[in-house]
Amino acid sequence: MTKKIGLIAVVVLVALAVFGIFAMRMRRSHMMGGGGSQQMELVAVSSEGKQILPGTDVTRITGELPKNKAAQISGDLIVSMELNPYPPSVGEGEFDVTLTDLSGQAIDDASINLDLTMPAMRMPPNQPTMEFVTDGKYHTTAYYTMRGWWRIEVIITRGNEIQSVFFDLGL
Ligand SMILES: [Cu+2]
Repeated sequence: MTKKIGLIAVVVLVALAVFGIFAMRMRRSHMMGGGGSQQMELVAVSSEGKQILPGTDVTRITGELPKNKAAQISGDLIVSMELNPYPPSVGEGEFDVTLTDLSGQAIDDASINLDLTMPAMRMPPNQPTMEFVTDGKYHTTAYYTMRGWWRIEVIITRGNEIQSVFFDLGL
């Protein structure tokens, strides 16, 4: 009888250990975006998630970018994203977008929405509307509802022209 209980205990412990390792791996692959090479810092990406390095055309206007900022060209716009606090954590975060034309002139007539998604999984809609502040700057707060790999789509509407640019980050 005690032998049987001992055997059951061993089976349960082994099962727990196997489950624990599995859960850790899942969490890790989630945080790394599945590929293991996912950049964890804020970066500008294409719609396919490929990193876009800020070229000289961008840094001529934005200056050298600190870690909490990334920027890219989209059509005739330079779109900069700034996150605070940085690095972000689960909870509320500040999002600041700056729009200029290619000569650095502020663009004040856009409507901007964000769409926060996680490439590795389906998440509830997270689509804050940004408010225009001043001099090409738009602001909103939003919630990171969990750790992991996030994609921020910046949906920019000007007149009847809509364009999207994307930024990735891990937290
Ligand atoms: Cu998620």
